[in-house]
Amino acid sequence: MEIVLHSVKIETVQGDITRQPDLDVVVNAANAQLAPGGGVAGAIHQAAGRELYEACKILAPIKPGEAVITKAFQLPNQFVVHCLGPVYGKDSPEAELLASCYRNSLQLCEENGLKSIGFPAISTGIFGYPVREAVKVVFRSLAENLSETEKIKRIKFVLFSREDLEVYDREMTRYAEAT
Ligand code: AR6
Repeated sequence: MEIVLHSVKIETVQGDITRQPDLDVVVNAANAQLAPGGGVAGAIHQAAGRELYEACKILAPIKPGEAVITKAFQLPNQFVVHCLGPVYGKDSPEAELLASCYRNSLQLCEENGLKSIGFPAISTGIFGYPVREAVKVVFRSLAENLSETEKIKRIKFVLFSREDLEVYDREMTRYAEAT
């Protein structure tokens, strides 16, 4: 599904964040040490190769809500933004920290003149944030930040499961109707 908001095309797809060659930058749902791990982080490090690990080492650790940028090495993109999402029920205030991830990622994109960015559903895997709650934070954050962005033209939400895609599409429909 896709909508346009403040001249930015917003899309949702079911897929793997490491296989999105049409995007300038993809976002990693990282850990504080920016090390490989499970989920998105594991897949991104596996696909990008050892150089990503070396590039990340000097930027770690990061705190919940923060984001840093590296080259993408063997991934089919130019850059990777690494965000640390909140652990649900532990890091608080969780919605603000999750919103910071999206705000800081968009800001890094702008600063580097990048036009297209892909997000996984940050914090909704191992970190336990219910996707139905997280998606509301995501769209609220877009609404707050997109009026100030100039370079970004496309945002793609890459959801691993059919169920998550449906949750995003429902929220995006609601959001489009309300704006
Ligand atoms: N492409 C797109 N989405 C994916 C992929 C993929 N290749 N793999 C998993 N997902 P998670 P978190 C989905 O756990 O909750 C790591 O071990 C997944 O189904 O990757 O922020 C790090 O090292 C879920 O919907 O991120 C951290 O310690 C969503 O992406 C910790 O997990 C996020 O799942 C971060 O946990």
